[in-house]
Amino acid sequence: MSKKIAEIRELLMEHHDWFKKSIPLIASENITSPAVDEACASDFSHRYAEGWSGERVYAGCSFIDQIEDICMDLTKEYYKCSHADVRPISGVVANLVMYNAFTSDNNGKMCCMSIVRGGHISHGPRFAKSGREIFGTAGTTRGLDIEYLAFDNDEMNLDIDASAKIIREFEPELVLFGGSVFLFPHPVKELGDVAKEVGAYVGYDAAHVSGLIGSGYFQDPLREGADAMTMSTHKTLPGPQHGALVSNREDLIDTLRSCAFPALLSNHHLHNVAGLAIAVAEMLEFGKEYHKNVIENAKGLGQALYERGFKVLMEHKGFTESHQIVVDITEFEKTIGLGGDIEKLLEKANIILNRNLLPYDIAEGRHYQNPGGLRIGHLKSPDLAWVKVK
Ligand code: DSN
Repeated sequence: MSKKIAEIRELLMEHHDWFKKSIPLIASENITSPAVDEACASDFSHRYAEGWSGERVYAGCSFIDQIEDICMDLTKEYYKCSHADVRPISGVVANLVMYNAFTSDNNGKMCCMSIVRGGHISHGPRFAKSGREIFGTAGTTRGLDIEYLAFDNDEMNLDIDASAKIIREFEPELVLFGGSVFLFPHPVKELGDVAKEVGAYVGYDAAHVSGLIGSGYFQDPLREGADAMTMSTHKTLPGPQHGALVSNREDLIDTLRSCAFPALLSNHHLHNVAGLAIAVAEMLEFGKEYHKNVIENAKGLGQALYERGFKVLMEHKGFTESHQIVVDITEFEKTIGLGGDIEKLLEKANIILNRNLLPYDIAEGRHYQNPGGLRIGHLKSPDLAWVKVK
């Protein structure tokens, strides 16, 4: 074996050994079951399909089609919807499908959460309003003009009245809810009605909370007014690293389908579709209990840290309704350091979490590389050891 291959394998083994001894608390990571792993390592990873099941561009797809059909059916059952596209290869790609479908080719306009208050980089403009360059997917790839919704720092949520005013004045084509720092359900119903008033579509990025939503917690965007909900499939939904888009808008299905393929995808990752099918089947059976525990654990962690004197945000609302909590560590600035410093120190102690901007960090002069907060997620995988693999 070449020296390089041996080196790579050694590093992988070291990573595995190290992670076994660590406490992983990154809110966007989970662990897949042995059955999901088996599917992801199957021959599907070598194959091409392209297109919709039954209408493929390649031969040899009969088993691939059957599994993708099952994956779509299970996803529709989990999210109680009539359309599920399980081809997007990530949450970002699923968002791009939504942007393609709901915004104009030129001069499209979107309202969403700002990145510094918890929005995702894929929602971001080409240039932030402050003049600092930020190359977010929506601005860079789709050329969208972005206006941020108003945020209430004290409630860690969108400010309904101020956001309604912004939507009415800006008249976007798409109002997008959801984000990466996501403690409480967004006011989809209230602001969705305002979006409809100005003729905008309503989107919801459920990347972080897709498992919670499927299992009946957090909120139910498709029934609160969302025209489409996108997600990654590996955070609260313990599937492979992949994406999906679901909708109940039967009149938009053709558009949504073609905005994925051929507009954005060539081949999609067939092994991950198989893994996702298994993960969703697992969640249909065990998700209710698993996700109840996830939310209770996150609240419990918030309470335990709070009782030990840490400034966990949102004590007055039970810290969180999701899998994440946010801690303000600015009091340690002069002694230990800020988020970036503390993240590194914790990593040395095998505790892996990530630094995070607090909504008031930029105003107080702190930067994303060393912000005033930590985001902590608790996503211990469900015990699915019962799933027998060969
Ligand atoms: N930025 C990732 C996170 O929330 O950790 C998601 O893509």
